[in-house]
Amino acid sequence: MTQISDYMNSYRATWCPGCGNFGIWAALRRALVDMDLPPHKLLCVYDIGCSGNGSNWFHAYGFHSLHGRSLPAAMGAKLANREQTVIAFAGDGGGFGEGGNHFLHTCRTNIDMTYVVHDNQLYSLTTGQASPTSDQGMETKSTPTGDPDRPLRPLQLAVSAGATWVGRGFADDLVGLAQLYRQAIEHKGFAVLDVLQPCVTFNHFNTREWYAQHTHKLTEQEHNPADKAKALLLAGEWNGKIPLGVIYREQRPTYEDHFPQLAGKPLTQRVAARDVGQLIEQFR
Ligand SMILES: Cc1ncc(C[n+]2csc(CCOP(=O)(O)OP(=O)(O)O)c2C)c(N)n1
Ligand code: SF4
Repeated sequence: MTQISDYMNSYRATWCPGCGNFGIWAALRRALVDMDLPPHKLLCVYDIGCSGNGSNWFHAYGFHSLHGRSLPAAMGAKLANREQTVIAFAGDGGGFGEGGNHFLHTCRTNIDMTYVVHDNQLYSLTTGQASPTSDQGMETKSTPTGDPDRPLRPLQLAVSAGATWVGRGFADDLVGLAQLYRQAIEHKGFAVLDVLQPCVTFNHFNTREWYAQHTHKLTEQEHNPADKAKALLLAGEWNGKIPLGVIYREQRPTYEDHFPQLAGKPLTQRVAARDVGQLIEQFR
């Protein structure tokens, strides 16, 4: 049986005391243990940012990519080894700013992997500039008189661009977040999980108390995740009633399903894969 300690190494997290990232990673470990998924079956692909620093103290296969580029790196790895569980991580800056284009187009593919965004509404590693999800009017280092731009609603983009599992969690709700991780990882297709993450050092508006007061959990009676029109509305709700839970879910063929070349053994296990020339011949 997989244990929580299997996912730990000897390094200690350097996030600021009280950072929401602690909850995000604790809930992930809980979900992986509940799924009995051992570390060697998991690849985590990290972005640059406070979120990405988790690469140093999480014991699983890992790749620390460039800023905004965790999705294409994760997609390449998944295609090379379909049997590996792949999770890509990013902050809201890298995920929806620098990596916004990758985000939209990965949603379209419906590749079978999970995208977790640590959404603290700021570029935090670089000390608190406005990000694509910062609230309009928010005073930050880069917008000292208030951010003039309207925030993106990333989950609306995810639903409309074609992601087949879309949800939102809160870093302090460890039990609820672990359940969402499990559903996202077990979903066959591209799953987008936006996690509201208090940044105690730079975001003095969206504090953990603010998130606790302004979120509510969706119930089954309230919302059927197959209802796309309602999902689009819920994904856009913010002021006063940010919904947490599964917002949208559908089943449709994955990216991998469209390629008969990928059926059978994963590319990493094919003998010819060691010789790139032979591998290219197989695809002619
Ligand atoms: C292409 C590129 N643009 C900008 C940077 C500088 N940079 C590194 S981390 C970072 C902020 C990261 O913010 P976010 O992605 O929201 O993650 P967080 O630190 O908040 O977890 C920036 C702007 C970079 N490394 N590469
Ligand atoms: S700067 Fe913010 S996001 Fe980064 S470790 Fe500190 S509290 Fe966490």
